[in-house]
Amino acid sequence: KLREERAEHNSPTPPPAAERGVFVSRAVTEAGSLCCPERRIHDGEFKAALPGKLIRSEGDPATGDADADLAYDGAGEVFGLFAEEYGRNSLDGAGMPLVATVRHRRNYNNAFWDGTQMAYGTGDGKLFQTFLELSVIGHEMAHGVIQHSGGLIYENQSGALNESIADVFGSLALQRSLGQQVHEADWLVGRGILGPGINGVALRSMKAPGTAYSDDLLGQDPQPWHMDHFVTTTDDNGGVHINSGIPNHAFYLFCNYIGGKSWDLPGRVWYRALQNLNNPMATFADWADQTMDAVIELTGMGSIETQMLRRTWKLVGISI
Ligand code: ASN
Ligand code: ZN
Repeated sequence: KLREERAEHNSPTPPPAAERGVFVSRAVTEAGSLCCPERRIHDGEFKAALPGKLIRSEGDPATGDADADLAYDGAGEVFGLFAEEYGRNSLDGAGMPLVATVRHRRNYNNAFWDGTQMAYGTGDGKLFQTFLELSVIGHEMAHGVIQHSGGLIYENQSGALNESIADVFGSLALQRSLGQQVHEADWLVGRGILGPGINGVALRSMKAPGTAYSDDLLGQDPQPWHMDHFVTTTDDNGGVHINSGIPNHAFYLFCNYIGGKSWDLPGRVWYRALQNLNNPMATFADWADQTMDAVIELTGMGSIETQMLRRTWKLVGISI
């Protein structure tokens, strides 16, 4: 026994990720392997049926169909974020295929995760001109990760957390693909997807919630960044895409206090908190507590990161 351990220790291959202090989820270590995405991109042909006609499978060359190729490349980037940074093998942690449909319905102004796959509309060309943008792709795929991490009920605060965590990992996927430092990122979700006549830059801003657009057709971006402006409404499942601005801005602030690459320590803290949450009805305060536990586990009780995260939650009006 001892000899084997010694032999292993002296071997030229590097120790596994877990021994290097890299967090590896249980699903991956149990599955024993972590490699490659299994992508399947379909053409919805502007119809409502899912998944539609298979047009690009894993390993197939680019099709020349811009939508299909963006969905394929984007899914690969997001898979890489979860796999290489957080040790997660696909959305379910067990290598599930990444199924997506482009050209879902006609003039469809949305994208979604339906519980098993991603679907992207083309937009109507007025309000929206595309949904195939990496932060949006990452957002939808993160809904799959959240679902397979215990879930967050899609209404009120737990729903806004679901939305916010989806925005966080969508933004991380984009920042990582661009190799951006925290201060280089624009912190926009869905930049460039609004129609050409819309007065706005993106769907949401994590840096400045409430400022992404201001338009006659779309109205004013309704997102708050502080609990004092929390929106109580029955629209939008209790404002899930509105109040997500608060935890979104908290993540932005934390990243800016820490610096470096947002998918490193801040991303690991959010990912670990999601894995350990185990409460589909979590409130913002529950989530803040969980992120505090995660940052303490990763950096220690008295670390600068722990102090900064405590400061962050206070700044957006959430007491921990
Ligand atoms: N694009 C939206 C989202 O992923 C679709 C929805 O409202 N569920 O949040
Ligand atoms: Zn969403």
